[in-house]
This record gives sequence, structure tokens and C-alpha cells, in this order.
Amino acid sequence: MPLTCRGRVRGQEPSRGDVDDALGKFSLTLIDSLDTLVVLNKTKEFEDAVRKVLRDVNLDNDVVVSVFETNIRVLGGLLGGHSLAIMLKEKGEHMQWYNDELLQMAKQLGYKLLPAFNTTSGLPYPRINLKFGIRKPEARTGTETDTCTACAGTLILEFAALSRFTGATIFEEYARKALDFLWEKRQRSSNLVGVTINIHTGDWVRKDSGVGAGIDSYYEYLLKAYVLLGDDSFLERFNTHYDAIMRYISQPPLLLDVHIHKPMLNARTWMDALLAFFPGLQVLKGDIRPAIETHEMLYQVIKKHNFLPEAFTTDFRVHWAQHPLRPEFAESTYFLYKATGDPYYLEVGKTLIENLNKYARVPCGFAAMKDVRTGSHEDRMDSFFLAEMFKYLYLLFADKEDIIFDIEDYIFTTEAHLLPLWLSTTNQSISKKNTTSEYTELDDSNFDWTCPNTQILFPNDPLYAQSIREPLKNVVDKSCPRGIIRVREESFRSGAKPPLRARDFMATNPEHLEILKKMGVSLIHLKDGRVQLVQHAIQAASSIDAEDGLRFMQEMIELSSQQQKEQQLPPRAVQIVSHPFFGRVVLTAGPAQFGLDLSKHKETRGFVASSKPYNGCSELTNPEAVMGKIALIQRGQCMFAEKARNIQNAGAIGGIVIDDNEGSSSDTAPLFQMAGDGKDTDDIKIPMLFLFSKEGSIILDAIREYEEVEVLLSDKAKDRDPEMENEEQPSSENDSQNQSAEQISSSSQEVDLVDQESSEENSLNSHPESLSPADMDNAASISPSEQTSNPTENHETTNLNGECTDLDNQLQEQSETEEDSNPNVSWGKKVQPIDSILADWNEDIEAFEMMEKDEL
Ligand code: DMJ
Repeated sequence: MPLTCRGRVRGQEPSRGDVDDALGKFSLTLIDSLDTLVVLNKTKEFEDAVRKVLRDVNLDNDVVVSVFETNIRVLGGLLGGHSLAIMLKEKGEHMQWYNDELLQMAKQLGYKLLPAFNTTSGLPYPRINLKFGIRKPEARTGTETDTCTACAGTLILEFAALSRFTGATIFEEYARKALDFLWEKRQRSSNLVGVTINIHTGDWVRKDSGVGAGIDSYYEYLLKAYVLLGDDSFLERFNTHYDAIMRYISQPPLLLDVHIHKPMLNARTWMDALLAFFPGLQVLKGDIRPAIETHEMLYQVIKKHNFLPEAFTTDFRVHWAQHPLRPEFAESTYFLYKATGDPYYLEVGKTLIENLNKYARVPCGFAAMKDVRTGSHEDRMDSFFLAEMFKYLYLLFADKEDIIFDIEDYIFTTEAHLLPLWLSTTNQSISKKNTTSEYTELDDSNFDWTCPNTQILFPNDPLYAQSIREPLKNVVDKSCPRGIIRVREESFRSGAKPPLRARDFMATNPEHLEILKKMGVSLIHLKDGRVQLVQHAIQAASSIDAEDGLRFMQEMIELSSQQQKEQQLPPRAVQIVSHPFFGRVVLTAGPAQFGLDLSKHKETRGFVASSKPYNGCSELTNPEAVMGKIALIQRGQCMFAEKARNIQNAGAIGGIVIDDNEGSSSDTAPLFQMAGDGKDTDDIKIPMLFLFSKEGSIILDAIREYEEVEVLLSDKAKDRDPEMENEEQPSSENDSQNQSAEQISSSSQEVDLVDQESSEENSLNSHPESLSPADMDNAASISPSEQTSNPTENHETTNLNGECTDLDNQLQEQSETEEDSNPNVSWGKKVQPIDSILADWNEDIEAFEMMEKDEL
């Protein structure tokens, strides 16, 4: 935990849900970074680290862990460590004492994971108790029915290596069986796989399919299993899937999820950050052009936000704002540099390193970004940062002689652990499948059967990669936001005038109610005064009316979510700028619906002081202490606005309210927004921010340790090092006071206050609203907006020269063409009758709900 400078121990910190399943009280970071030390030529440190692992690590803990994470990080880490330990030993200088101890630990761990495979399908349970295995009452696991495709399909490299290193064939056998089952279950007409599968029945639970979260490393391991094990059946499977990916998912430079049964229909209008590994895999396959294109698009998104947000839309807006320092983009950059030799990729690497140092480096390591828009941090540094990010960035810039062994003799696992290629000819006791006939005919011209060779791919053309990037150079900046109305225009492109538009609807208009009824939409008045819309297509007067109803509901959902977004204020940042933090610690802060709007004014900088009384609910008894400073106040016992007035009257230049719920944290709670008191709050001129207790205690601890603590309140963290360290610190209270006076006087005209809540303090999630179509509970209420989005939409709105084109005209043209060709109403790429659309939607509702809820 790089902000609090402590280790994270399972059970000792508030749970972060599935994210914690990687922690098994087995010194995860230490094991995951073993082979990085050798790559970085830190042999002495490697030797010490191996001794620590052998001395301290216990694998027999009563902890439920993820089978997938334990395999890729811990088993992979031990095997990578072993691989390099024997390499060093053989060289005769280091590790002379080593006697396969890491391998013995790996074998012990392998046996601990095996009970997870005790299913009829051979697919492993997603979790296992390290001490008690599965299903026993003490195990507290074994009741799960589903797992992700990557979770079941990312075992073969580590398990086969374990078998081949030790001669115990059972590991490779189990991993092969799981892969064979997934292959059998692929959707036969599209050759795609879904995101989650039932481990008992083999039914697809989530039928969306992409190359990112939930599937990514399944594809990676098919290709790499071929490389490591030399078994053709893996390459044949990979090539079959790759062909399907390029046919349906790849829309260069985008990679968009589709449905396995309806691969021409997109399942989402956003992409997740995990797919950034794919260009690297495409390099390994030898398909350089789309790799360059996707990588370039991702790089432009990074340049916009300093990091790749966890998810972003097809028009490159942030969808999920966090960034846990994922290494996938660095990995692809490394592979592309190796393939092209183009120094452009070194520049890309330099930018990545500069951004990490500038925005993520903190006194105790590198902190994940909580929100790339504000630059705020999260108190975590995942083990893959050292296992992968460090390794790939180092290797990108390393010359051959910088590395003490030949990296070409190894393959990288998905966690960038190194396994020696000589394993392909060792202990080959598992019979290879010779099933070529069951694979689809493949096109030999796209290097399906050859290794990539840059000399053949682009002979004597150093500008090859640049010529592919050139047309994409503005693809992100010049993309056109796809407004809600435009998207909806498309959904009404049947030509007929819609009977009622969502934006025109009034719940009191009898004519509108009549139209709703005809469309099968009923209106329910809820007790709290809200109105709920529900649609049952079978209650519509005709199938055309039902279809109009569905579209009306879609419009209403988008309108509602748009309105909700508009009412939400974005998060703010509290940055500690005084010694020894120098701006490196950035805390996520909740905004206030009153007081100085930090997005419109210069940030407020000042030393902090606790108010007395600490709750700030009455006139302060220590005005001299808070005068010209940023007052710290505890949440509770009176309205936020009252606290603000009390500290303002005492001369404070800003206020930070700290949550009184002990243990609360922005890691686990949604953004908190401070509401007004239902009265006019124009008199409050100072900025007010909210910190959850965990973030608040970082400031309180700093005061205890350093007494004088200075912070910056802003809408986005200011660049730090080296500027901040050199920046002149305000020398006296007067300076702060001057700043305060300036801000207060300039704020009066521009303060942007949102509607006051008449109730007490509330969070973003609890706004009472008069009409809440988002509450609609039928098929039409969930995600159809995503389902119906046209995969080519983005290309339609932005051409490659970066100009926005006239979508309305295009839609008109498209509509006319489609009407000509089919009497049914067109929708997305396919023309489907209404009954089938309804059936399809119902089928996918659950999947969509889960998809939105799922954490990566
Ligand atoms: C890593 O643990 C592995 O690369 C995994 O396959 C998915 N991604 C994480 C890091 O983002």
C-alpha cells in the first residue's frame, strides 16, 4: 500500500471483493517480482529474495484464493524464479547453493490447486482454499457455478512447465483437459467464446465476446502453448479463433465486443484496458498492421489522460476512470518495437515512464490512479506492476548486452514470467492431439503457419509502421462525441415519424398516456412521488407499436442517464504539497453543491488546521488557528452548509469535511457529494471538499508527524516533481489570506451552484427525482442502447481525416437503402423482425446487467 507505506494483508484491511482473491498470505509481490530482479541484472537482490521466499513463505494458509491469479502470479512467479535460478547456477557464479527449492514449492502449490479441477467438465472452480481445498465445510468455497474463460483457459503454460520440470504429468493433463473443453464449447458458427461459462454444464453464462477482460489470456495461451509445447492443435485452435476475432471483433483501430451467437451485433460501445495486450499478441502471430493501428489508437487515449482508463467509449470518453497501473500497453509497445525496430516505440515508452514518475510515483512506490481525470491515487500497487510493467519497460530500452542471459530462449507467461523454450523437448509424455480435420480451413496468406519475420514483412522499409499510423494520427482528438439525440435518431430510422419522443413526454398529458398505452408502456406512480415506466411488448396494440414502445423506452433511458450525469459533479482532488509529499499524494475528494467551484477557479492552496469544535457545528472557538487556512471538520451533527459558514466566519480559506464513519474509503464507497441545506447558499464563498475516513486519516497522520501540512484543493491534481519541490512555499499566513481574499472576491459572479437539496446530507445515489425512467424494470430498460449501437457508428461519425461528417444525412441515406432492401425495420447491422429482437433482448438482459456490474 504505497500511500500508507504498509503491506496489505488479507483480512486486516477492509475487503475489496474479488480484487483481494489474489492475496493468499503468501508474499505475493515478493514472488511475483523474482524474475524481474534477474532481468534487471539484480542478481544479488534475486539471491536474497529467493532466500526470503524459502524462509518465510507459507502456502498452507486458510485463505480462499483465485485459482487463476494464484496460477499466473504465484505458480508462475515460482517457476520463473526457478527457471532463472538454474540458469544462473549453470553459469557458475550465483545461486550455487540452489537445489530446486522454488520448484518444490511450485509443485506443492500445484497440488494445492488440483482439487479445483474436480468437476465433470474439467473446468476448474474459480476459487480454492489453500489449506482446505474445495467443498469441505471449512473450505468456505466450492459452491460457485461459473468461471471466466480466461480463468479456465490460462493454466497450460505454468501447468505444463511444472509437469515438464518435475516429470509429474498430472498438471499438464488437467490444464489440457480444461482447454479441450473450452474448445468443444466454442460457439460453432462464429468460432467465438463467451466471457463466463458454467463449470458443470458447460453452458455459456455471458455470451458477449471480446479480447479484453474475461477472455484475453485464453487466446494468448493457445498461441503461446504452441510456441512452448510445439503442439500443432494449439496453433490450429488459435488460428481459428483469430480468424473469428478479425472477422467480427476487430474494427481497426477498435476492438469491440460482440455476441457469440450474433457476431455482427456489438455488445458494447466501450472497450476495456485489458485488451491493450492484444497488439502484442498480434505481433507474436505476425499480423503487424492491425497491431500498429490498435496500439496507436490506445496511445492517443493515453496521451489524453496520461494513463489508459480502465474502460473508454468508442468515441474515446472515459467510461471507468481508474487505472491500476496495468502493464498491457507497455507489453504491446515492447513487442511492436521488437517487430518494427521503429524508434517511435521508444518515444512511446519514454512517455509511459515520464507519466509514471510524474503522476504515480509516491514516497513508498507507485500508486494506482483512482481517477485519471483528477489524478487522484488509490492505496494499491498490484504485484503485476513489478512483475510486468517494470520488466517490459526495462526490456524495451535494454540492449542485448544489458541482459545477462538470452531473452529469446524464453517465453513470457501472461504475467511476464519467463519459461525456457527447451521445455518443449523435455518430458513430452502427454500425447499430442492430431485433430487437424476438425479445424476450419485457414487462409495461409496471413502467416497462419509462419513465424513473423520483419525482413519479409516490410523489407527495407523503415517507414512501414509510420505509414500505417499516419492516417490515424487524429483518430482520438478529432472523434466526434456521439450525442444522445443523434444516436436515437438512428434508432428511429425506419422513416416513420415516431409517435412520441422521450424528450416531449409529459406524465400529465392524456394524449401522451394514450400513446404509451398503445405502445404497451404503463405508468406506475411510486409512493415517493416518482413515476416508473414499464413496457410489456405483448400489451402493445401491434408489433409496430411494440417496436415504437421499445425505442421510446430506449430514448427515455438515455435521457434519464444523461440528466443524472448532468446533476453529478465530478470528483475533486486534495493534494498534499508540503514536505515530504511534494504533491505526490493525491486523495480523491467529494465535491460540494455549494461554495467555490474548483473547476472554474484556480486551485486553493493552504495549510490545514483542525477546527474547534471538530464537528464545526457552532461558532469556532479557535478562529486564530484556522484563519487563512484550510479547516478540517468532522462530518455529522449538522448540515454541511452550516459547517462551511462557521469556518468561513472564522477566516478559513477552504474546508475539508472528514467522514466520521471509521474505515470508509473512496476505494470502496461511491463518490460522495455534499448537498446544501435547502436554503440559499450563495453566501458560502470558500471551496468545500469531502474525504472519506481513510483518506482523511492520511492528512491527520501527516499533521501528527510533520505538524505543518499544506494541501491543494483542485479539480485535477497539479503536476508534481520536480516543479513542486522547487516551488516557493507561501511564506506566511498573510499570503494564504491574500489568496483567499482574491478568490472570495472573484467567486461571487461565477460560483456555479446546482439545485439545492431540501433534505439532509446525501450522496450522489440518493437524489429523489420526479421521473425516474432508469427505474424501469422490463426488458427494454436495460442496456438496449448498447445492444443496438451500430458497430460502424464511430467510423460513420469520424472519418480518418478527423472531420466530423453529417451523421443525420448518412442515417437518412442508410435508412433509405435498408428500407429498399427489406420491409422489416432495420436495426444495427442486421434486419430482424420485432419478435426476434424482443426474444434476443430478453436473453441478453441478465448478461448485460452482470457485465456492467462486473469488476475487471
Ligand atoms: C495481469 O495480472 C495479467 O497480465 C493478466 O493476464 C491480466 N492482466 C493483469 C494486469 O493487468
